[in-house]
Amino acid sequence: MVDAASQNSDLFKHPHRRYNPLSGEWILVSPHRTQRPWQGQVEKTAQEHQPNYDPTCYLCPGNARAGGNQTPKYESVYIFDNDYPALLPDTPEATFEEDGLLVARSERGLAKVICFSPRHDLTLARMEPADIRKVVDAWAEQYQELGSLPYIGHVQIFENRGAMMGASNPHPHGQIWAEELVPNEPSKEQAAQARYQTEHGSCLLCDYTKLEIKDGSRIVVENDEWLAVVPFWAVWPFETLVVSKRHAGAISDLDDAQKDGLAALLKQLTTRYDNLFEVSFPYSMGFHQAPTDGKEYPHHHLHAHFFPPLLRSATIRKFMVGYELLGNAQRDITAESSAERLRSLADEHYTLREQ
Ligand code: H2U
Ligand code: ZN
Repeated sequence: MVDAASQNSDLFKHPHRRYNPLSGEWILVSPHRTQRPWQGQVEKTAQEHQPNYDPTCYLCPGNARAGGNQTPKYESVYIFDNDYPALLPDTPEATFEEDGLLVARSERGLAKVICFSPRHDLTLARMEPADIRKVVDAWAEQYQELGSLPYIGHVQIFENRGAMMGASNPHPHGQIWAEELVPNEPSKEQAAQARYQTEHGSCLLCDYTKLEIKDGSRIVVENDEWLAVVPFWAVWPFETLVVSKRHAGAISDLDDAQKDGLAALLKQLTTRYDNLFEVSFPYSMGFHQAPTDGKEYPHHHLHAHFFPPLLRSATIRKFMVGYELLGNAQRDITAESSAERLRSLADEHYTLREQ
């Protein structure tokens, strides 16, 4: 008789599907393909050494921005209204529908930019946890402030890091887009979490967190309050899910220990990312928090997703093309191998070791 464990380890060596209970989608895993040769695009290594002040940077203190506004001489976190916002608060309300095929509706909202530090050369990995904590506090305040506006139903906090992920500037910064309705990804997760709560009588991510802690094979870093794993259903090679160990719906619901824990874990995780290929690791990251449309979301569990594009080196990235665009997401290296690689890296940033 074959026991469950050896059955599973055999399953994971061959092409298989994995289910994402948060999105309700499947991914294809092809672990046997990791040795295939590569003759495609080679990315240039991102410029590593930045000055601590760049006179041409629109986010550095005291500099002029592209829209004619001035960035003040700020000393900590600085938040301003995006000069080129994708959403506007005074958008007139309107709907359009034709035969159920052409459907549109107006969307009100607003967009902000958040500078994590006045220092041009820093990143989350290179900032002190006490300074990252100030960013966490600013995220919490923004979620509360924007979420309490009567027309705002969802607040999306995110960071694009590195030119490869479309960041317009190396200065450490993120964005906040607040709008009337819940966007696609959090909407899918919301429905899945509500369904799980109804079916199991418990929280999906509380249960998942316990399972990952018990298993251990997908853990990258953890502290008393937070856990970072390469989720079982990860799509990007080194994708991680950052999840609070104690149930909370939003960053503003966290107590001091949880906020400090989040700041510490963000530094630990981004440091390991940088250490993986000894490069300032590009990614898009963002938080999924409870919607702010006035309804109750007791089943919603605060978490962040990190989606980094790099695959095999600082220059070789994963493309989401072909089968991924037409079929579903696919990966070669297993989530467990990725987690093991990230877990085995030093806690200390690689540039510090060179000194
Ligand atoms: P990204 O690096 O993620 O693109 O974020 C930078 C944002 O900053 C981007 O949305 C805004 C862009 O619209 N921006 C300003 O608001 N003012 C400027 O002077 C340049 C860029
Ligand atoms: Zn700058």
